[in-house]
Amino acid sequence: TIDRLGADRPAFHSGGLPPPEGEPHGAPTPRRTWSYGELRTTVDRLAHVLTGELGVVPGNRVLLRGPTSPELAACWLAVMKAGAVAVTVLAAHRARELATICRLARISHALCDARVADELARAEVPGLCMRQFVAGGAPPASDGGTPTRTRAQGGEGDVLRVAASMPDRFEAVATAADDVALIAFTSGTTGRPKGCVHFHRDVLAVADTFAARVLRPRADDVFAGTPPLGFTFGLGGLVVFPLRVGASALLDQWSGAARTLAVIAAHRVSVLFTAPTAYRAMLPLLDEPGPAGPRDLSSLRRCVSAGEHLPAATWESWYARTGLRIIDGIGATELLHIFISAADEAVRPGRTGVPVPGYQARIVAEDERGKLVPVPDGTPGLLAVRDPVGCRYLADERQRAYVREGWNITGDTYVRDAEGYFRFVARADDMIISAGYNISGPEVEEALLRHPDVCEAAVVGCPDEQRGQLVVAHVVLAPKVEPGSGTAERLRRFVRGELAAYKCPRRFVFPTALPRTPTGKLQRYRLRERAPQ
Ligand code: 3SK
Repeated sequence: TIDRLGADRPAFHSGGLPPPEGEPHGAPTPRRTWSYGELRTTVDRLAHVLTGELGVVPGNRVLLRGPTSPELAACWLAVMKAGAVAVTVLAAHRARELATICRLARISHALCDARVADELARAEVPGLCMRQFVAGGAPPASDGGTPTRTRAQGGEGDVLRVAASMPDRFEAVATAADDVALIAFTSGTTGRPKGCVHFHRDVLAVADTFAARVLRPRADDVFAGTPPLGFTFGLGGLVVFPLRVGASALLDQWSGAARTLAVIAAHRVSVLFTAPTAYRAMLPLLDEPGPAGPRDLSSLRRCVSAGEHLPAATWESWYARTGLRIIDGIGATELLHIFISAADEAVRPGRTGVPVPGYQARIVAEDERGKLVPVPDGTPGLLAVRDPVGCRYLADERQRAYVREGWNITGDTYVRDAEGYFRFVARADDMIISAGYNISGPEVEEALLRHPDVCEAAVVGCPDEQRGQLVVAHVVLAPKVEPGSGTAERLRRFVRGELAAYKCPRRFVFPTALPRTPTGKLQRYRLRERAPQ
């Protein structure tokens, strides 16, 4: 990009975020832009620190953790250049989850945003070489800037400051297309995290298929969105896709529909990545003026939705209000990014789309011998996908269920229509999909069961207009514990200490017993039918 378009082009922006709702008179956060030249220098210097002082060798697994920021993206690129394996996790993950991921992925090193370093230190990962970075300063110049002091333990100073004294060019370690580039974690249905291994060629493949053929970004685009970089939806959409075409991206973290609208206007965002929930939440605000006058979406030309099914009504309302056709897509951590989608005139609201050029997809069912056979158009069945990216779980027996007869079985029930379009029917498993996050009911149950007031727990999703599904916990309390809002609040606080906040139940129901089959199996479907009050 630098050779073709020049080093001065903007690569990453951060800051310039309007104040949170409720603080209309607050000042926007300071705005910064990193040019491609500054990004390259920072990445190369970090790669020197990794391979020098930190002793990273090709193949080492490096945990990367922090809220979305240019510094986090620079760390990811440095790990790639050093020939190591990036293991991106959510800033929201708690110590217990981090400890499991570090053990499974055999993490040797970690680069962690100082704001969330305490939690990683609490995970007490044996032998971990951890360094912090301080996000939010100017792009690190040759003197490295002045890092903010933090309370975080387990790291030494600011790795970006150390990097400032390094040579500003690093020759990328010669990796092969089939060398592992990253391991992305997903919780799966059982709550046991699974690492999905992806090669260097996979990272390029998603940019050259979904992005190049469906999204079709331009070098003058400004990307922004809500998915974190620890989710491959965000990593692709906010780092890989813009950099592949020399565009720029806003790498910052915010929440709330009003702020998303303000961010679009303030940064002249042209490509937006977010979930259906977020599009729905923005819709009513489009009629109201924002704190700084009418909502300005004039810069926006591409809106991508994934993470959960996009209902036709949401698509239609967004189109009616903005004139923009949302690009819906289905992706998976196992397949790195989106593999069925459609854009522009090819969109059919309520249907996800057609296989992204380069991918094959079909609907299958098991025959009487357990073999997968294609079903006729119009018949629901299991979605099966293949090429160019496939699922490779890290040493996990669940690989056998996901990849069958050369096809990736995503766990979604779909129908293909006569026009060749794929329509979502349901998740074939017990995942709860809430606000674009995949949440495993059993994982939340396990956390609840660690509380002394809980006898039994079943966590299911119930339909919700805003979030797609709401996480609802059905909890049988220990004797003498009174149900009520105080108990619900206590349990909610407890789960927040154990798991990422997005997995925390929004509602609690306190039955005296859970429905079970005669053999003792929990009947989840009966709980799903019982909408909580
Ligand atoms: O899990 C998903 O829903 C997803 C969607 C788009 C891109 C990547 C992923 C993991």
